[in-house]
Amino acid sequence: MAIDKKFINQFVNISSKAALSSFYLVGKKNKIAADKAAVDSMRSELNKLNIDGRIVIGEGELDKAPMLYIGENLGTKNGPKFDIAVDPLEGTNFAANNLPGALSVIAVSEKNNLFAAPETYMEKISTSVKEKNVIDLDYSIKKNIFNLSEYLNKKPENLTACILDRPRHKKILNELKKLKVKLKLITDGDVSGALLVTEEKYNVDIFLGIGGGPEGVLAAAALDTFDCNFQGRFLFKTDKEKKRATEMGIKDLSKKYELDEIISGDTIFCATGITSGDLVSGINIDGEEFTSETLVTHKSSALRKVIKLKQKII
Ligand code: VTB
Repeated sequence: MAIDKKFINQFVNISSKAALSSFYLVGKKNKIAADKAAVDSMRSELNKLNIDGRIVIGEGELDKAPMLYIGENLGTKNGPKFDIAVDPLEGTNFAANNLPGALSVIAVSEKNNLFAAPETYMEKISTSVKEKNVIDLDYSIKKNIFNLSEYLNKKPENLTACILDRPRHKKILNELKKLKVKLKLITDGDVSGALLVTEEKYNVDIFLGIGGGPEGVLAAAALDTFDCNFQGRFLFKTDKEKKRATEMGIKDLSKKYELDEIISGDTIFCATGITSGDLVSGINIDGEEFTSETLVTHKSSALRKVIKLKQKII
């Protein structure tokens, strides 16, 4: 069954309103407040929808943010059963410091089609290459780069890799430098980092490295509609994290997940800009109106576009 097209605008509206709520706190050096504003807006707007929704990915414990609780039921219950993944403010530092790239993100699937990811780190790899055995999380950096170079018919020095700028990536970064691959280092926001492989205009050929697990699932929802590839493997540091994952139903803690194991069936994905970034422009307020830009995908109707919306502030 497909998700009815009528929901597209409703979810665009939800991420747009959450983005607006957070926008008022941009540059206020308060990550928690900016996040809370987006969370509160999303929760109250989702509750108005005629859906029987369930949060499968909420705000992560990873950054100790206020949550839309995992398992929380939302909506009037008078409608289809949806699984919902949210990151009401992706890039809390961006919003707090008035930097580019803060987004408000929501992904929706039919019930039981969206992976309930634990709030741990995830090793990720994503490219536009759909074929199996070209790019793989289990291959060395060198093998992946050589394969990608051959597949795209681009020399390694003409390939660009996007990766979070973190000390934990020192080894990968050294490998990439040795191979003369161009780097696009991001300080935060790896949902949008992963999505830079979706279109040539972003000039990113591969996204890799370790970031948040929930962010990986959110990116996968959009990558699926763009017909790109994604693989992820959760990383657990503490026994507490492992226990939590087991309770959430993960049997093999070191499993490598393919895209279709993370997301299946129909989906709607919306990412609205709070501050302007690579994917979309940020919120713009003009008197009593605001303009938002949302990257939206709907799998069954092959919709992938940026929707610009001007509406009254209420
Ligand atoms: C990423 C990124 C987020 O956390 O998931 C990252 O997408 C991973 O965690 O925007 P570390 O900061 O601990 O490396 C964020 O940067 C913040 O939630």
